[in-house]
Amino acid sequence: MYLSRFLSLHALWVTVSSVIQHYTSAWGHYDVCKTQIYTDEGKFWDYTACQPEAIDMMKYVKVSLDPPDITCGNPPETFCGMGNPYMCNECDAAIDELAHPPELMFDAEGRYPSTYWQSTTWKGYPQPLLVNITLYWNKTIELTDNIVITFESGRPDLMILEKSLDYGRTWQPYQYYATDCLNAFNMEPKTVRDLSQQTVLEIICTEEYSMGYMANSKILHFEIKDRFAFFAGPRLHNMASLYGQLDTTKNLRDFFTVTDLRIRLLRPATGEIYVDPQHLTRYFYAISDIKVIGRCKCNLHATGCREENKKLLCECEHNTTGPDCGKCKKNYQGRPWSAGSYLPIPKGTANICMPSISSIGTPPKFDRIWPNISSLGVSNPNQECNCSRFGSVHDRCNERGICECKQGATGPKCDKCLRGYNWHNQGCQSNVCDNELQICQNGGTCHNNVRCQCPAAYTGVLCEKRSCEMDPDGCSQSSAQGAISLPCVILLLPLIAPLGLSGFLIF
Ligand SMILES: [Ca+2]
Repeated sequence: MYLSRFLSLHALWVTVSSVIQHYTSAWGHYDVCKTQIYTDEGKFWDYTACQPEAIDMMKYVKVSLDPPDITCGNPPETFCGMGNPYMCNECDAAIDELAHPPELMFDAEGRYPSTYWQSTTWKGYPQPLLVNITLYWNKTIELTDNIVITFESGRPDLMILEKSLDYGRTWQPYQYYATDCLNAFNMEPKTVRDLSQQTVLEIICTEEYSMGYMANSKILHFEIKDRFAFFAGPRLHNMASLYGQLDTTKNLRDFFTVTDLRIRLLRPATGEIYVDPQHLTRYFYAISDIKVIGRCKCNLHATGCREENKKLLCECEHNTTGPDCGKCKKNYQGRPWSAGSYLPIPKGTANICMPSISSIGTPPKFDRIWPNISSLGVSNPNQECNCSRFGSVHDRCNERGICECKQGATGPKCDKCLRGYNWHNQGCQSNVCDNELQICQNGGTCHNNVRCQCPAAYTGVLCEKRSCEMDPDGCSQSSAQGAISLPCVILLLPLIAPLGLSGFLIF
């Protein structure tokens, strides 16, 4: 009896194992950078593309608020409930129980009542109550799940989520949030479900998370997974398809990559009523939690990321180095650095840095087992190969005549281009724009896949920026195009006028 039970358990385990194996290989988790292979010729390393696992990035976040003195409690002040203006409480930075410092946006939640950061109240009305919350990591990270912001107050009437890819030097909008997108930002309201594979990079304005004040609607999303689903299917079961697209489309990859995020709070929740100047203590921002899940960007050359001197660094493999494994180590400059590739699924291609010609005779000691040259796909330097001069890394091929392609090139001879690339004089170049994935925005048109021709009011590679942002004065002096930077009061005229309450705006 024991034997039969053991056998059935064993059969179950074999089945589960094979399912797990199948599941893992179909996904391509890229959780190993190299494996030791034993053959008759000896042992050598088999290198594969690899990436760190996704983690809670809020453990490593740094935050700055602008204006810096916008947190409530210094001096102490009274704030009141949106539903009942006579139900009031005190914010006092000097008393722990009554203080609401920024770190309460990142502490462990699940307790009741929630802990939260809170701004001063809108006592400066009708001047807009503007707050920028900048989250930064000093490290490039790839987002893998929705950004979720939980408001303890009502969700703001107007907000922009922005991202930076260059440590806060330049910013691009990620998503606009408004109770009325057309009036506030001159944009048609959309939800992420209105997008498609072809328009996934479009920056939208959504009204989904700003529908007036409701006690139980505290959460606001930036939808990463819904965007992944356009490639990987609704349950993200086909990650291979997503990885393939990420590999061949730089703009798509960059879309999910950030160094910083900025939450621009432009107008607090006011409920379905007008701003009541007699009870300005009801209007403020309060955030109890922000979730950002992602992984260190290591260019598919590392499975680990560690904090050193309060900075995240990839633990680089494949003879690469740098915070993002973005260059070859000294003595490994035998060919130009290249990011690893997700392709072919599920193991990808490591694109390891090769030893410099001058150092081949003296490999560094830490690499105890020297890679067998055949494992690198470059087996026969003397074979006559016909590799494309522009598409291949060199004129050598493996025993099957397959050449090693530069980024963007494909085919046995590297004379074709992957999706998202086009052949130009010097080989495959990444499309700046096309009609599938890198869509010119704001009415721009794509010319020969190399540039977007933008309307006068817009600029940027995909016409994604307003031209006035390049002016020394910014957009503060511009007209309707600069709606985002205009004083909110003017912005809100169309919102409030229908309520017959525009008299409040005469000041
Ligand atoms: Ca909290």
